[in-house]
Amino acid sequence: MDFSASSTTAVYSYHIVHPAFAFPTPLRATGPCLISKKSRSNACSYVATAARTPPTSLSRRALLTNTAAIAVALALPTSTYARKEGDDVFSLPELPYAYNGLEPYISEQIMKAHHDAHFATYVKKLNTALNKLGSVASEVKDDESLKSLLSRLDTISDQELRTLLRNNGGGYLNHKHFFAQMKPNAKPLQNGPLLRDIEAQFGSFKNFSTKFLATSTGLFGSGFVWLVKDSKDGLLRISKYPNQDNPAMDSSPNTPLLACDCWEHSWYYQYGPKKADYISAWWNVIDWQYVNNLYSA
Ligand code: MN3
Repeated sequence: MDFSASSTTAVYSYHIVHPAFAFPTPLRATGPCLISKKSRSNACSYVATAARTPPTSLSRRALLTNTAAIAVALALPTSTYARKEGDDVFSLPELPYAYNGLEPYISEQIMKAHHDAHFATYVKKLNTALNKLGSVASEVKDDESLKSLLSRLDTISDQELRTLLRNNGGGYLNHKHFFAQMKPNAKPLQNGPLLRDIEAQFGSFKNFSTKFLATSTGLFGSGFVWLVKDSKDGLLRISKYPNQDNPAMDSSPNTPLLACDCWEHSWYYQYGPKKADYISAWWNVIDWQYVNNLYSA
């Protein structure tokens, strides 16, 4: 899938290692979106080679079969290999509106790359990580049990696996929320308990949005800025989360309400280095009714 043609590419490719010891890694970003500051168009293009197509099912199956056979031969606990490809728990949620539905604020080009390549990659890698976890992951059946696992990542001794789960479990939850909380023709927040408490805590909605913008533009590197409801005192908090960390990983998990994706893949195609312009534009596509309902739940 080639979304555009310009000087900047982020290439995704499959890496299959020796089947005797490896599980298939379905999709690997060889690097983040590589931004060329010399790009005349301020555009960033992606080449996602076979981004939605797993390695041939035959080769994946063969790898799994080989791995299972080796496990038996070595008399390893079969629970370690309890999950198979067909057991994948998570799938890529459909975008609940058209790719161009958020224009002019977020372009169709960004939405296609962000949803179909980036989000899809997190989902694939999350399933891969859970398959590797075996029996420990058997309890992960839905978003809530995933959040529970992410709240106690320190109990997973395998550091590489822990990092995979952190990045891709968080990436899955962050992006599921991110795309669901937006909609075409969104209206400002005009009433309800969220507006009431924003005004009580921040003085005005304008003050709140100014603080959210400042926090987002002040986030160094890649990550998310979340509005959460603090689990300890019930207050609203605007907090930075590095990389793909998610409120489920908070020491006392906070309730996620609103997520701003501050990775460059969210805006660079359209806004170049003008991150503040992206965040100001994004403000126009927030489904505040959705956010308010989360807050009221
Ligand atoms: Mn993203």
